[in-house]
Amino acid sequence: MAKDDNLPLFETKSAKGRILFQIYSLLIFVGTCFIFAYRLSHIPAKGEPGRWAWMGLFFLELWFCFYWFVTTVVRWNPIYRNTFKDRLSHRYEKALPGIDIFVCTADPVIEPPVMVINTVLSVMAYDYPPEKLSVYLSDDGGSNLTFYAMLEASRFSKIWLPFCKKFKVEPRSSKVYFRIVVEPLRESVLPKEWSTVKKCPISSTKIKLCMLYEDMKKRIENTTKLGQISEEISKEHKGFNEWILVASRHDHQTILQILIDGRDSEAVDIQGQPLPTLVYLAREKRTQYHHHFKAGAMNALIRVSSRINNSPIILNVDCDMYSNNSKSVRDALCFFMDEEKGNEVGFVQFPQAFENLTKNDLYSSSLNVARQMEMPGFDGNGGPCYIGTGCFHRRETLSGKKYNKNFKENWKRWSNRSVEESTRVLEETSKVLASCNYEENTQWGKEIGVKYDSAVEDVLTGLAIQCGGWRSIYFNPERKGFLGVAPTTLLQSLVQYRRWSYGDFQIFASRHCPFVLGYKKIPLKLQLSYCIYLLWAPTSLTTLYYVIAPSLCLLKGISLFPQISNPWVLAFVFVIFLHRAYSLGECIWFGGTFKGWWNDQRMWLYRRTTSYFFGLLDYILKQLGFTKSTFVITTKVADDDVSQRYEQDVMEFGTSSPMFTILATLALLNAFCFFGGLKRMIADLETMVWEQFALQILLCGLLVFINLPVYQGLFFRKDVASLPTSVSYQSTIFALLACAIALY
Ligand SMILES: *[C@@H]1O[C@H](CO)[C@@H](O)[C@H](O)[C@H]1NC(C)=O
Ligand SMILES: *[C@@H]1O[C@H](CO)[C@@H](O)[C@H](O)[C@H]1NC(C)=O
Ligand SMILES: CC(=O)N[C@H]1CO[C@H](CO)[C@@H](O)[C@@H]1O
Repeated sequence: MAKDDNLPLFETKSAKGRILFQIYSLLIFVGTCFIFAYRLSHIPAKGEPGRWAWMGLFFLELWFCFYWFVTTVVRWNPIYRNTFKDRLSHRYEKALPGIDIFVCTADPVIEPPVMVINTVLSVMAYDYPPEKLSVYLSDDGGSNLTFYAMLEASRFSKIWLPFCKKFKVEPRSSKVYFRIVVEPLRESVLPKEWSTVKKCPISSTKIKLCMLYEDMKKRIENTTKLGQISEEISKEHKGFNEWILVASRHDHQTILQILIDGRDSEAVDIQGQPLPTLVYLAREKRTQYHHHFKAGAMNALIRVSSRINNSPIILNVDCDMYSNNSKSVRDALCFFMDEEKGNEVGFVQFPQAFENLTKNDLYSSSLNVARQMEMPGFDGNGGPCYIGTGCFHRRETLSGKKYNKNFKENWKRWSNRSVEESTRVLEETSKVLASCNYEENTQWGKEIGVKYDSAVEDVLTGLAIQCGGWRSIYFNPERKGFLGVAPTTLLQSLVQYRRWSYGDFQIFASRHCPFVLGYKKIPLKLQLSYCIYLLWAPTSLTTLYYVIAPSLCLLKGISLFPQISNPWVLAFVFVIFLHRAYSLGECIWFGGTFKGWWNDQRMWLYRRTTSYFFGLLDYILKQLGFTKSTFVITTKVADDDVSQRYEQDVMEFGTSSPMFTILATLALLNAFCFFGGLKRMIADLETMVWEQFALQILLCGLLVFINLPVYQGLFFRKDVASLPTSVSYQSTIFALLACAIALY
């Protein structure tokens, strides 16, 4: 036995500078105590104006304090992981377990087939024994266009995979690789010269392959544009015949096609090396059955893959998240295969990272702080939540198995598939596992598989796995494992958060609440940590109150904060200043810019006042039985001019949406109150009225300042993406109405 055989496969480090954070928390805590002391000792007497507004603020501040406490719990002890892949391959290279990779897509228009197959190609090309990899695409759009793209991908993989291995290509999404490596070089050389110039900076293989890729892309895009499969193409594969029976995407039989069968000795690339298995699945859809969106698709994949390959590890990625690191599988295995701690690992979550962020991150989609602070904090408190993509699961955790102390994984137990069965038979016998009525009277979606009870099935499933005794691991490598596309318009971003906040609150308000489900099963600090996401929806009310009430009181002349010469004011100034300074520091520390932080503050406000508010309404309406759950997929493509505005950090409105009406109303309301308040003060300069209202006017002024893009969109911009006139009228009327009611 070599010496390093006893060394662990991964290491865990605590964050540095924790003492600073603890001091900061203590200071905030003391400051908050002073605020409460002030609030309690200065309650306006009965009958005085503003008594209720005052009480309201007091309760809100209690709530903010609780929320701050939760965020502090999350940040208390972040931990960071590091893997040793060389030790893994030294010890286990011959005995690596199989991996089933699930890619989910749901709509050929919103998620273009070319993007989908690039994700598929990037995971097929993992640096891993191909005979142990299987890639499954679940197509909930049930589209033959996607199937056609997959067929093209299966052919292209025969050249792409050996190419990746030969040139150690990174990243292994063809599109991205050609864009960042070959295209810039190609432009520097005249096209004619490629073949003639000897000293071409790129090898001719690369150029040839790039052109092959472009051809394939053209073919797929042509077909997609056409919207149907031409006669000639449909002769290329028997699979196309399945679509003869397809009535619509909501009503069709199971379509299961094994495009590459890894057991087949003829399934080899151009160099004769084996290929990963590649499977296309469109599960059965019938209008009378609820299909449970992505959770349902995942469950169908879990069953079908168990029949075809039954690999012990499952990776699932969204179709827009290509692999940016061919070694991610090995990274994940370092956790699962660690001799000492590996057996308790239920899933390994990689962060969600994006490739098309702008420098100042207008819509605050970088998730920088969540990725580098909150998730490591979750990990320190007992394990990250499952976020639905970029996650490696132990298959057993998804079949509802609970962890037990004596459990010891035997990777050899997961035998290879039988070679006798023909591909055809395998397809036929697996199909039934993806049929609509398969789950009837079973525990699927309840105790087994991905859970159906929430609009954010992933968080709920992760929580249930943790409550089953498994540990989860968060791994955030320097070079990101997976890259996706971030929303490029304001509405997309707000709508995404609406669903999250709705689903999160659904979990909190159900029997799956971490305090109930996790009672004595996961640490209290982890239960609390979950609250920072699960309580998004109710925080909308407190935030709305805080941006409306003090401003209206300012307009009416009711003071809600201590006057500026009063020492109590220090408590407020101290807490607000320190709290925001910390947030700015955190943002910059994790690679943001000052402007990015400012944008983040704006989005913080907008999400709370619209997304979370609508999330809460959705929840209430659902409880009252008015609405059915829906699942809005975020667009993964943007028009050229939308992209252009996105890149220039110009806020995209364009459509009329109730969310925009709320934003505009709040912005106008604050502007009216701000100027009304200013007027009053200037009129009463000698009575020193301003002293009483300094904090309120500051708050109101900040709100006006942060809303500048909204005023621009309302009054000063003329382009198509400004706010529509209907929104301007509505919001002006609402804002005036609110001011009038407050005044009289
Ligand atoms: C795609 O369509 C264009 C015109 O619509 C045609 O010129 C081109 O040859 C087509 N490309 C392929 C690869 O079929
Ligand atoms: C993606 O991978 C490339 C190398 O292929 C690397 O240069 C880049 O930094 C990675 N992107 C991220 C966000 O980590
Ligand atoms: C939706 C969207 O705008 N995606 C863009 C992400 O960034 C890449 C390049 O950075 C663009 O090509 C995509 O169009």
